[in-house]
Amino acid sequence: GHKSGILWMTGLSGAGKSTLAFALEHYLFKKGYLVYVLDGDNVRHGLCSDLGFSPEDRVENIRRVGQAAGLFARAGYLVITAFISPYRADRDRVRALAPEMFHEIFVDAELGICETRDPKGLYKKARRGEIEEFTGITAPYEPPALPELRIDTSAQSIEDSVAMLSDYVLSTFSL
Ligand code: GGZ
Repeated sequence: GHKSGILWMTGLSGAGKSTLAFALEHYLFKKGYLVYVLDGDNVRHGLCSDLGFSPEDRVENIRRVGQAAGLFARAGYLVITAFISPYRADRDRVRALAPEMFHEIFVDAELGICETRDPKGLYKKARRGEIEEFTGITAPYEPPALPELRIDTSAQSIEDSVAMLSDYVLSTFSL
């Protein structure tokens, strides 16, 4: 068995949050974990489909995701969330809901690297002014001061990052 909880990934667009979240989910699922990923693709189209990327909407997005993650965790799941969650105060508010369950993972990569990856061409659009308030370009990102774990995806492979995460989970969530 395993403890339930929230692995809260935060970082820039293109830092690798969703990639790592789904790779970790796959690994843990094979080990028999009750694990579920919340990310923009399953939340911003439904639960948060009324929200955009203004500061107020991001605050509300993270509030709802935090509540949803808390429900999953209380149901026994290890929840992995993959949202930019750019504001420190918003992440701290989620932490305060369930401090013993909340694990903040800083998925760190230099902006220049994220911009080079640009999997969806969004940085290019942001630079051209076609997307407003884009995190890292025209909207802020506040890095965590004391994350439980920092993963440097500019310096290491996806495999090494997943290994760090799985080591962390096995040592932290085992009963
Ligand atoms: C940042 C944006 C924006 C703006 C659309 N700023 O790399 P992606 O595409 O797949 O992930 C990004 C995603 C961010 O949504 P979150 O819910 O994680 O944001 S937050 O936590 O700040 O509420 C990006 C895309 O949406 N996207 N417009 N202006 N990212």
